[in-house]
Amino acid sequence: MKRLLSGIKPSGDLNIGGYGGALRQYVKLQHDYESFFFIPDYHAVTVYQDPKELHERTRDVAALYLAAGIDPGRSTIFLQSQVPAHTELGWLLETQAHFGELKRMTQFKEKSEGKDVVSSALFTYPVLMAADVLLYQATHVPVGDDQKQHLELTRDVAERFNKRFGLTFTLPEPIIQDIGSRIMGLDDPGKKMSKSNPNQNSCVLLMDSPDDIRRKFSKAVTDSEGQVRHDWEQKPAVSNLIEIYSVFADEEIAVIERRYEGQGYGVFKKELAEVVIQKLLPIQDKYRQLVDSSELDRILIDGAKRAADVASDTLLAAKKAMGFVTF
Ligand code: AQP
Repeated sequence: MKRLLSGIKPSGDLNIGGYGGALRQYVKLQHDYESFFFIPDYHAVTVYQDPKELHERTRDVAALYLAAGIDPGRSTIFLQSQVPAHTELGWLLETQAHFGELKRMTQFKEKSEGKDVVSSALFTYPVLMAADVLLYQATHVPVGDDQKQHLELTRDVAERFNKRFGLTFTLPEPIIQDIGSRIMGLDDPGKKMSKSNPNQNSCVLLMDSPDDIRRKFSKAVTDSEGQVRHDWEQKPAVSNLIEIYSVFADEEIAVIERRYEGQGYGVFKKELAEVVIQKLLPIQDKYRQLVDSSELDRILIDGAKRAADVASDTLLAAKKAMGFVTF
């Protein structure tokens, strides 16, 4: 049986990067895998989150999962903090992860750079991510480009555990899509579009109004060549916009290049904004219906129960394998 786990942190308002790199894929993959889509709220607090905002954003992400098309009848949707096995296995796996390998994680280096103080949770969070995945014996994990290294760590820790204590965990494979696996900021194609970027113009939010979307794309950086051509080396900003178009219109890059040949960036950016707006409007409508509904609560409560059933079996197996007294 192929089983999948993935999630999006409620660390900021969801943007089209998370949609292209994760959510859109979840909606497709749920038909081919037994899927667990969680909201890693414990990961979000590795950097400070305002409590009220964390609360609201956690519901937002859950509502957006559903609004984008994740079917709770088919997939399990739950909050990480509602399934205590995650932190418990996280601790057990910390005994197997090496300080040196955590120090090599590029995301930690990036997120701690220039900061006087960083939480120790930011340092160890890749181990909690390993626990998230291994608890469900996931065979596959859809990840954006930047999470590849964390999944490799997950495999290393699982392999080490299995060798030392006997076969307990399935080694997961990454699923990385070609287009949309790394959507870059609209203001700087050298930086990933990120929830935590304070520059409002760097990203289009899933809940942005049509006018804001139009304005943000019209301001997006391009280059002086004036040709809608996909070439990451020479034309990263335009290539990024073409990829966003491709993700939202579900069209091949070559088709988009042909359509805008000789038309310059003005027309292309205008139409790109409309393509994104058309995709987001129905998602925004559904989100509004769901976000404060008791239906959302019911789905999350039910999801946590279903998740805990699977997770507790793996946790028990891991504890027994390590020699803990269990009853
Ligand atoms: N810009 C992006 N392009 C493609 N994929 C992306 N993902 C996030 N941003 C992009 C993918 O979405 C999944 C969930 O990510 P996450 O929210 O859990 O973590 P993140 O990658 O750290 O997201 P952010 O937006 O950069 O959050 P902050 O700023 O809070 O750290 C992952 O598979 C991710 O690759």
